[in-house]
Amino acid sequence: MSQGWSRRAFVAGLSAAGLGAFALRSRAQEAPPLPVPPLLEGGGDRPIPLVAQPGTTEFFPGRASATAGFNGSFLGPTLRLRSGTEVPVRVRNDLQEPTTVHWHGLLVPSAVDGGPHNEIAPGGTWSPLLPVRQPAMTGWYHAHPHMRTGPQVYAGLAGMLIVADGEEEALRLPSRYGIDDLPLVLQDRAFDRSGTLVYPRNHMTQMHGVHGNVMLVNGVRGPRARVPAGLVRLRLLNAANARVFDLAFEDGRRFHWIASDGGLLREPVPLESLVLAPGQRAEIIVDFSRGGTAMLAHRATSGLVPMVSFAPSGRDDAPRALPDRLARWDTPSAGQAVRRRRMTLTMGMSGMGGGMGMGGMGGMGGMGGMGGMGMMGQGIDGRPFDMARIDHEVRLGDVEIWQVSSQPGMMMDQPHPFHIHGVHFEVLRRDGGAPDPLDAGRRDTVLVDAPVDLLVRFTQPAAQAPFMYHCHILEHEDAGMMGQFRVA
Ligand SMILES: [Cu+2]
Repeated sequence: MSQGWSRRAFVAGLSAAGLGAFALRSRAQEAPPLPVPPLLEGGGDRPIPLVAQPGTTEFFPGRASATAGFNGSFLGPTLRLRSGTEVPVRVRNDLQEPTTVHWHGLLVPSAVDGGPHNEIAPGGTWSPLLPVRQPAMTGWYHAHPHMRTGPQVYAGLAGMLIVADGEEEALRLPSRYGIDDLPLVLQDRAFDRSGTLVYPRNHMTQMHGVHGNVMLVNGVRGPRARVPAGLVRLRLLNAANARVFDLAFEDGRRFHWIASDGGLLREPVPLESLVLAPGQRAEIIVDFSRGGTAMLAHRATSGLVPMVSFAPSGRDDAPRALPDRLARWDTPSAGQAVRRRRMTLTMGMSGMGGGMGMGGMGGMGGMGGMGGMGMMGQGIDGRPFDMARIDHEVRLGDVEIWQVSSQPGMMMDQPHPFHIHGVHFEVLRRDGGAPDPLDAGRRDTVLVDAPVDLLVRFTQPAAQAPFMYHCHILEHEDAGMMGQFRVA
């Protein structure tokens, strides 16, 4: 049992008694209903239409904030793609600045991956054809433009993306979208005293990323979801710029974790809390059959912060039991790895040169306001991201071990969520020992709060445009904690 274990997870069996100590006022009566993003299904010849557009959103009554969204003013529809199909998408950029749309978790070639090289100019359109060939999973899509990912995602340019397949459907898990299969886009946002959304840029946010004092679920504060009194699937997405969510129910109830970033686990894992780093997803099954309102909360150091409540009603006509086994897949053996690569996530504090550039403190001002941000020397292996530099060349089809750590020293206490485009990987080792239980499954994002060894299989080509690997604290990414690799 590593140190990371006790810090990161309370698995079933460990006491959740501490949760009861935080008496939470039920906000059920005043809570707005949980908005469920519209579902856009891929299929056929008609492209899925997405428009990245500016808008205004009232997070607090009467207080309009400048935001952005896909096909709306904040966030976007849920896309559902079927494995085994080719899905045309048409993205139009109605913003005043360039953007891209990255399909986070989708295993597609770099030419359609939506990284910084797939830029869409203001007024322009991008029409990728997405070959969907992977197991069912919960992913997401979000803006990923060069040095502007933080402010654009913060403004609202993100949505959920679901891959469906027959194997998952055969398990008869709760899957009625918006009824017993709920998308939950988790974010925190900062507001000024008037209730207007702000994107704070200062020394602290450059160091630690932008954290907010208000929790949003599907774009609203403290919503309440009506759910059937039975088993309900929650698709949890950490779409925050920097916050690591530590999620648990207020009453300490146990739930079952069934899927990580890359799809279903091999079997359901009983948990009482779950840590979700920026970029990561988890699917859980919660039993609401005993009725009564339940509250999902973030466990902050100061106590429980309510996120979303659930009001069960009616009689359950959904499946009652969870299958014992979920998914099978072949893990390559570590012996198949043909190469080891070491990567160190570096901050500017210890002898990087370049020192501590104090950038502008500009607010969001619509979607602008980042100009003149000084580099803090954030990078990988001591170098900041360079769009014109390929950091690694990988052979298509190879299996490799990537050893990722962060620079020891003053900033070691800052965990970095490390994301690799175009692959799923498994965590082989953490902190020199066995992986954390929460590392289980096929992943595309892993929290590096200790050195990790990742077993990576490269199945997608990136011959022209490279794939990215980067910290998913978006302000770290924008400041240069990102690299590129080609796969050919
Ligand atoms: Cu980072």
